[in-house]
Amino acid sequence: MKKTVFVTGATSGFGKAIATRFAKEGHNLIITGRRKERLEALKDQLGSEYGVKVSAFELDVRDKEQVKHVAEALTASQSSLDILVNNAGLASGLAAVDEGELSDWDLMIDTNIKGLLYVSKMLLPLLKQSALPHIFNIGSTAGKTAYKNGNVYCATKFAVDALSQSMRIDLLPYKIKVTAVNPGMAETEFSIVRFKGDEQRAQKVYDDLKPLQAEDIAEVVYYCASLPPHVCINDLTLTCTNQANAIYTLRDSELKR
Ligand code: NDP
Ligand code: 8X3
Repeated sequence: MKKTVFVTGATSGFGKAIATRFAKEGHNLIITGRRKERLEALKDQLGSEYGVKVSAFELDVRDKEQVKHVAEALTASQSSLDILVNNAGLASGLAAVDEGELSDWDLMIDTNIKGLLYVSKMLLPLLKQSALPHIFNIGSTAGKTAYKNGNVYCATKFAVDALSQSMRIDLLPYKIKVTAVNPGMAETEFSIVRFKGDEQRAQKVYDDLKPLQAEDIAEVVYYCASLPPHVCINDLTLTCTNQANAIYTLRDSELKR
């Protein structure tokens, strides 16, 4: 069955890979993000390569009015919506709690928690009309175990975990699947954003190991979305083989065999 999939943060990393994975299987896409040129380029690419219908909306998930506008535009055009992927998010900075920047904290809380809530709430009326509605929330291993200097970023991902559990309960009467996908370190623009454009520092995070790739997360999301209607993966954590959890990571030079 052809579905319509709404992805936040589709201009890069996981979001772009998830949109591409669904397009490859013939599903229609609604892609969103702040960087308009990237969105338009992805829209053209997915449309021409896979022949699927792709709508693109410039959207900052922190902006309630923009989220409302997108939801209204979809309703007005009688768009269907089956799968919502709450992926947009970021880390900004990596500092001890007594040294962190308030502006970084606001940015992470507004994007990772409030943005996810605004998008979910305003798209729920459309999702409820789907025969098989499904919400994916992209959490993190940082939302399972706190790590040094991770404080506020970890807190936002713990919040995503709590919200996923709550959504699963609150939306049970509508039989809406809610899947939390919690990746460990993955090579995207994430670390470049966290370290504010310092590419060398970002690259060091992935030194001497093979991290997850965006396509790995896309594969897992697609798998969860492809299960029979009566099966829901509620919570799924994946890491690269070099990582045990948010704290313990093996560099290949430390390998004991
Ligand atoms: P990227 O930086 O590659 O992608 C982040 C995406 O989020 C971009 O498309 C960006 O689009 C979008 N975004 C950021 N802020 C906003 C905003 N205010 N409104 C709308 N879109 C926004 O990183 P990842 O793909 O790695 O990150 C995706 C998600 O995965 C995040 O929630 C992150 O916390 C989580 N995650 C990442 C891990 C990693 O190691 N990479 C591991 C575990 C979880 P634009 O700038 O165009 O708006
Ligand atoms: C992103 C993974 O370990 O950098 O959520 O926090 S980590």
